[in-house]
Amino acid sequence: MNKLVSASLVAAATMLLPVATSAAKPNIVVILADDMNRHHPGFNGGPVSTPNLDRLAREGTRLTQFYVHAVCSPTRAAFLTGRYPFRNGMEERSHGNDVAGMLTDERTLAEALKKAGYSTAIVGKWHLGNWHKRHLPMQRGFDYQYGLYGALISYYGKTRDRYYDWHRNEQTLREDDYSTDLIGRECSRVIASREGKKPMFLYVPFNAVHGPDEAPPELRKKYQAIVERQAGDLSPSKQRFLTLKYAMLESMDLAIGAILNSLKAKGELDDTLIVFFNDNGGRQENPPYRGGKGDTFEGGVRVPCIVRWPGRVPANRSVDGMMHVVDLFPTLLKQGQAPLEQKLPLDGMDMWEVITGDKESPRTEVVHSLPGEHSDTGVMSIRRDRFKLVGKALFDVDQDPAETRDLAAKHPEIYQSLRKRIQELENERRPPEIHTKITETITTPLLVFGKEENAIPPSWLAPYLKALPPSAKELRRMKNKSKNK
Ligand SMILES: [Ca+2]
Repeated sequence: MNKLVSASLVAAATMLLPVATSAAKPNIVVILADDMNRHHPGFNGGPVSTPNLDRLAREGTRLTQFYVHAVCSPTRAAFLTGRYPFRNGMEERSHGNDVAGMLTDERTLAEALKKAGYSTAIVGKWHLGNWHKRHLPMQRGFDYQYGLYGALISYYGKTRDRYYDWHRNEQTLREDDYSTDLIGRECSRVIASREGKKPMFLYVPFNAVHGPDEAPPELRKKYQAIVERQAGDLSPSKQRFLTLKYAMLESMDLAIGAILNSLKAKGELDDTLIVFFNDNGGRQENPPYRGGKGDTFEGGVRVPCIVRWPGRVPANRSVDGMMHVVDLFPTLLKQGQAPLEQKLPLDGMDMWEVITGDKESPRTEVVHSLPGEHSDTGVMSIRRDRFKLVGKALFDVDQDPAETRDLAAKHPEIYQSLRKRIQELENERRPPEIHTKITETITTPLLVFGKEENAIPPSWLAPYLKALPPSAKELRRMKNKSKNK
C-alpha cells in the first residue's frame, strides 16, 4: 500500500470513528418507579392516566416475566451490580438513620459505562447508603447527582423524620416544589445542557409512588372524584390510599413525559435505549398476582418492565421469557459496548436476543430471598423452571401464577432439591456492612444525610427543620402519647 493511500485511509478512519462510535452507542435512560401497584397504570388496564408510560409500552417491548426483589435497596443494588443482594451487601435496606451501604468493592453499571465513554447522572432516589461519602452516587460511578440519598422523603418538605435529604452534587439543596416535578425538570435540564458527542447514561429512580402519600392538590382533586364515583364499599382509608396513589402515579407519568419531550427536542429520543421498571410490588395488592411489597409471592417481585429503542427493539410486543433485574447489567453494558469482564462474578445474563428476537430466555433460576435474620428480601424463596419455593410451600408458577395451590406434598423431591439449593447459596453470602445508627456515631445533631454535608450544614437548615409542621406520623405519635397519659 502506498503512503498516500494509507494516510488517507487513516484520515478517513479517524474522521469516521467518532461519528460511528456515537451512532453505535445509544443513550441509556433507566426510569424506575417506586412501589407502583402493578394494575394502576393505563398500559396494564388501570384507572390512572399514564399516556407517557402507555406510549413507551406501545412503542416498545414489554417484559411480562421480569423479577425484582421485594423491597427497594436490594432491587437497586442488583440492578447496579448485576449481582444478587446476598453478594453485594444489600439484603437489608439502608435505613434512614443508618451508616451502612452497598459493599464498596462492587463494580456499578455507572462505573462500567463511564469507562466506556458515557457521561453518567442519577436524578432521583439512591438508597444504597446515605451517610459515608464512599457510599454516595458520585463515588459509585455517577458524574452528576441530584435527589435524595435515602428511602423516602416528604414530597414537599424533603425530610424523613426531620432529617433533610435533598442534594445536588453532594451539596444540600433547598427546593420546595413537589419532588416528582423537580425530578422531571432536572432530567430536562440535564438532557438540554448536554454538549459534545458523549453518550449519556441517565438513571431516574423516582421516589413516586412510595409513601408518605402526598400528591399535588389538583391531581388529588381529580382522583378523589374518580375514586368516589367508583367507591362501592371501599373504606374511607382505602379511598384515601387509592386517591393519593393514583394522583402520585399520574404526576410521575407527567415527569416521564417531560423526559421524553426533552430527548425529542434534543433530537435524541430515537437514539436512546429507554428501560422502565418498578422496584418492587405495590403495597396491598397487585392483581392478578398474590401479595405485594415485602412478599416473595409474585405480587411482590414480578413487576412491569418496558424497553423502548425504535428500530432495535420491536414495538408493541411482549416477551414472556424469565428475567431478573440482575440481567439488565450485562444486557445494557453490551449495548453500551462496555466490557463485561470484572473481578466479582455476575449473576446477570445478557438478554438482548430474548428482548429483541425469538431466543428463549437462558435463565432457569431466580433467587428471590435467602433466609436471614436481617434480610429484608422477604420469606425464603427460589424459583427453578416452573417451580417456586416460598417458605414451606411449593408453587407451579406457569400453571398457577396466582400461587393458590401448594404442591410441596405432591412433589417432595422438587421441594427438597430447592431447599438444598438455598443452603448452597447461603454459603456464598458475603457479610454486609454493620447497620449502626448514625446518631450513635456523632456528637453534633443529625440535620442532613451525608456526613460531610452534616458537618457543615447550610445556615438555613436548622431553623427550617425546626419550623416544619408535624408530619402525619408525628401527629399520630403525639395523639397516642396523650391517649396513654
Ligand atoms: Ca420500593
